[in-house]
Amino acid sequence: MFFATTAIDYTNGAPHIGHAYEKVLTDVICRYRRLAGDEVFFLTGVDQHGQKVQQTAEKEGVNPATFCKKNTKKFLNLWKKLGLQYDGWAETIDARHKACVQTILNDLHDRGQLYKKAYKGFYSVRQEQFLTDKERGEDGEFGAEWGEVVEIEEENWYFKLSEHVAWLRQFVESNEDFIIPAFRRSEVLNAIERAEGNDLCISRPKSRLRWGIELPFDTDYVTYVWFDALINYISFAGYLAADDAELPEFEKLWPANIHVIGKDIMVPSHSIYWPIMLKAIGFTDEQMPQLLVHGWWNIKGEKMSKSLGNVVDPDVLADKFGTDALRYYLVRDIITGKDADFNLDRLITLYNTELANSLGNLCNRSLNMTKRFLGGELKSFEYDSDDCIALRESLTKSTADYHEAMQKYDTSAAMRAIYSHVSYCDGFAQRNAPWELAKHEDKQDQLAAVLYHMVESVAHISILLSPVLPECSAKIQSQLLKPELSELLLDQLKWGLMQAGDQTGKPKPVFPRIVVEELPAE
Ligand code: ME8
Repeated sequence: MFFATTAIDYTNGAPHIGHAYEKVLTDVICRYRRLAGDEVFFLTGVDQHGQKVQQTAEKEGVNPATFCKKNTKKFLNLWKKLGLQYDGWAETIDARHKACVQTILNDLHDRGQLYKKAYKGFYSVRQEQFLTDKERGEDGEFGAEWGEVVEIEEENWYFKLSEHVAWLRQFVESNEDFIIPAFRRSEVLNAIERAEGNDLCISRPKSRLRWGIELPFDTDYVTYVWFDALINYISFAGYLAADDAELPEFEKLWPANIHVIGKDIMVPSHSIYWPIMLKAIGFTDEQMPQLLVHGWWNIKGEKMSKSLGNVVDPDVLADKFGTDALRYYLVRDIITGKDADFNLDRLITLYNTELANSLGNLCNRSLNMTKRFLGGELKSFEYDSDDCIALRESLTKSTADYHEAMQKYDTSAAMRAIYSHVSYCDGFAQRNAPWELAKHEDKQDQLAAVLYHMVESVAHISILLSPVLPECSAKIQSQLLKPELSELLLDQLKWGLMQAGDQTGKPKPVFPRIVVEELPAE
């Protein structure tokens, strides 16, 4: 079983391109695993509680439940448009999740892991977190990243995080795979040093925040939004679920193979709070999940933010350029783990060059020439040549590179590997010039071989690309008159998917070129 989760997105606004990227990346990884024959469970969802939702709802004059349901719909609609194939959907206002959070809280309370104390200090409204002197900048002030900072004095419930910090350090040090990519480990180890001696405040008094899950043992309080949100990874995987809860069987899923998250929420929530929460609940080292930490899309080198007015709306882009064009760009132009600049010109250039001109052209001319010169039916042949051998080797190498990259979650390298074979095929067509061969009676065997090599390549590429371009792959396979290609598993991808005698269909452009004049005004 391959179990992948994404961060659950805040429902205080509409989804942006960063949300879309993370979900498409996870969808691509999961589709690839299904293609590899794995059983897969893909869990995604929304984070509906917390102060931000309460505050924004208040501003709009609606209650938080109505407000977050309205925004949740926007996420659901977008995921449908982008073709996400998820198996589980997490909404933190769900009663099953609430029951799981409260059971865990009661259990931790009974086992002396929670205590109440008074605290006077500074609090970041934006980050919904208490600040210590460690969060002050060099000038002694709290930086702009904390937003509005207020001084408050209140009693709250704390989780004994510090009791487990030594275990966590040892766990992270001895488990190289806990964080992918590996270069982020040192950041986590540094954060663990800073976490020393600090417990985690897991409650908010109702006098300040009502929109959350009530503490079962002290009803004047609701649960801190992060403590609630992180539990989604197990609650919606069936942890402690009633038999009739319509949730998966937890033992089959856990531990998650990857929690796909952005770099901003690696520390402290996912790499400190979450493993320690699991440990305190009773999970063993072998039951810890792995984190796949992706980078951020920036806009012209700047962070995307509402206040800068540079937020990119994936809904508009999908309508304008098509779902597959957007999916391709999102996993092709960023190296998993690193940041990248979101750039509409790049989206168009990559699409036009790699899909419309190269792959689209290869599909078109292969099918067109098969139709014109072979009457739309692949023929058997005896001919072979160094170029044909090299084409087969190119496909073998591209396929191997693609697998290696996909197994490392490096979707960009995987796309480049495929493009390399498409480029080989392009040169192959130019060198072998089937349109010339067709003119000679004595070259018919060679013609059959050349066109076969091209069409067979298209068949392979349609399968390899299907995790990223599900719609276009299906279109290509239907033009090949081989919809059954979609049912093949990766280890069945051997030379000979197409056979002499196979009919091929009429080519229709799968990747219509994007014409630049049609660009929406920025
Ligand atoms: O943090 N580029 O929700 P969120 C790439 N509810 N990814 C981006 C991005 C960008 N420009 N901006 C945001 C939360 N993200 C919590 C998560 S999980 C138990 C709770 C990513 O809506 C971000 O890194 O602010 C995170 O992984 C996800 O979008 C949701 O962010």
